[in-house]
Amino acid sequence: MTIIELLAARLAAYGVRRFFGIPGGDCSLDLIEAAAKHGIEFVVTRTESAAAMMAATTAQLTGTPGVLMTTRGPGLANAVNGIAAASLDRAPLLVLADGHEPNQGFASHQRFDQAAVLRPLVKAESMLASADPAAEIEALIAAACTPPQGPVHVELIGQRIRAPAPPAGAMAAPRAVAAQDPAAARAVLGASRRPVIIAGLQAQGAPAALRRLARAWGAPVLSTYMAKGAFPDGDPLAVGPFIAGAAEDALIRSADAILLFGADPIEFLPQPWRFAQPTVMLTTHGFDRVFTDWSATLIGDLADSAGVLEGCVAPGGWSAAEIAAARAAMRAAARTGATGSGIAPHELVEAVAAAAPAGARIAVDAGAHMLPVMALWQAEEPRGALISRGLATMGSALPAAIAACLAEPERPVIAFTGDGGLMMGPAELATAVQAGCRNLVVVVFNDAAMAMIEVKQRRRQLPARGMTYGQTDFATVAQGFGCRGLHARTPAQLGPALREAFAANGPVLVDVAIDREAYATMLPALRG
Ligand SMILES: Cc1ncc(C[n+]2csc(CCOP(=O)(O)OP(=O)(O)O)c2C)c(N)n1
Repeated sequence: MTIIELLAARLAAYGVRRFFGIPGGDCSLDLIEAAAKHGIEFVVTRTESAAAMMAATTAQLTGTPGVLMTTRGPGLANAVNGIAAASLDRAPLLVLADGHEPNQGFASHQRFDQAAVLRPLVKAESMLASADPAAEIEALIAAACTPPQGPVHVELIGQRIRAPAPPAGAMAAPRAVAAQDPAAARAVLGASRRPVIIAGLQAQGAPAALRRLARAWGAPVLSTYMAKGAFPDGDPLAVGPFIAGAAEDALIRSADAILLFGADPIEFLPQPWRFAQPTVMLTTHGFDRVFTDWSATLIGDLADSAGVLEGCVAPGGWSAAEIAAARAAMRAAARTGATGSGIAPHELVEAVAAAAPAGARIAVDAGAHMLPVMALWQAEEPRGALISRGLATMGSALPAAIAACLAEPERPVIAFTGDGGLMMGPAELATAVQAGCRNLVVVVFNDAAMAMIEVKQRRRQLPARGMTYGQTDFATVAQGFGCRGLHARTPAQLGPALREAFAANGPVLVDVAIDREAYATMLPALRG
């Protein structure tokens, strides 16, 4: 067995079923072959960055490591944003990139220090050059999968990976997570009658413990964007998204303690923590940067930590009516600003929700449209809503949605994207067609602008410069890629277009003309 075959065998043993990328003419070809022999399918994408996002989403949905393949030089450079997303969105990702042969020291074509480029983004790097590549592969996978999960970089060198693999040695043990003294956390919560729970991205791994704790306390739950669905939006205790903004402010201020359940500050806006109440942080791992000094922190398994705290608070501190009112206020804020001319952003979200089949999963891009989607869409299951929030990169919704379609082909998936975000990777529509994403509907908030930044420009009373795009007909663009494309230009066209999209054998793109004026009122109502 060669080293590349060993790598493919280990990936298969970890449950990897597909990997994503754009090949080069060197080690990529060995990898595609070795993977195929182990039943691992290669999905060819149109950009490497999107491939990284697809691989990362696959990891988040399947619990197996994501695998990205690139060629050297431009291939790796083009993947950087997707790798950064895996890093800051905490997804385990193996980056398998061609390197340079040792006997090619003279060559400078396509050459730069690839390891140095990726070093700030990856948790480990390897050239599989040690005497025990089997142990190296195990250690790399363990590094990617150990919280905080993230990318690792493997440089594939032809001479090396085509050589026979030496016999395996002992496996590297994964790092243990330190246990903490829970007394301080119990003291804070023992003194609380009205705690509010803010679920963070790690809650996706412990949804049952979160539900149990919230019900035991009768406490309202806010969820960060990456936690959406871990606590069902339809639960009477669910209030809506935590965006560190105006919409949830009154509720949090009326609490007497805050529990951060698996929150990761990677999702917190770069502003000082605004709340004075004692705050307990539950996290699976420590963080490189100190966001603030929490009153107490428990590091370890979230279910264990929740179990320690469950008896601290008696239910009854919150009334069902006040939780329902907070939830209604949040939803009302997301519905503000409609001018009555054209399709308002919230009308589109609600029309999609009305037309979508039950159990649809969503993927959401970065931009102003994200706010009404996250506030109004009801996600009832963990990972029911996919979003990049640590990196918060545009161009992520379509790749995430494609990966979701491949991971669960029968489940409907909706990609919500702005026109700006889609323009960062429209060619992935061709990937969706080629990969046979039958149940994919891409909904474009086509407002011919980068509305999110435009609102900020206006709020700073700066002249309107550089925020608008010319009109693009995305339905026609989609058709060019072999994808069905539909339009909705008036409120009356919306329902029929969406019903047609969901009835079709996809992928389908629905290009919706949006009246972006609403954002000028809605963004302050939600974010402050
Ligand atoms: C790759 C990347 N570039 C720039 C940004 C900064 N940014 C955040 S939202 C946004 C505008 C998005 O525009 P669009 O996709 O049209 O969505 P809209 O805000 O109009 O809903 C920009 C430029 C980003 N998050 N990611």
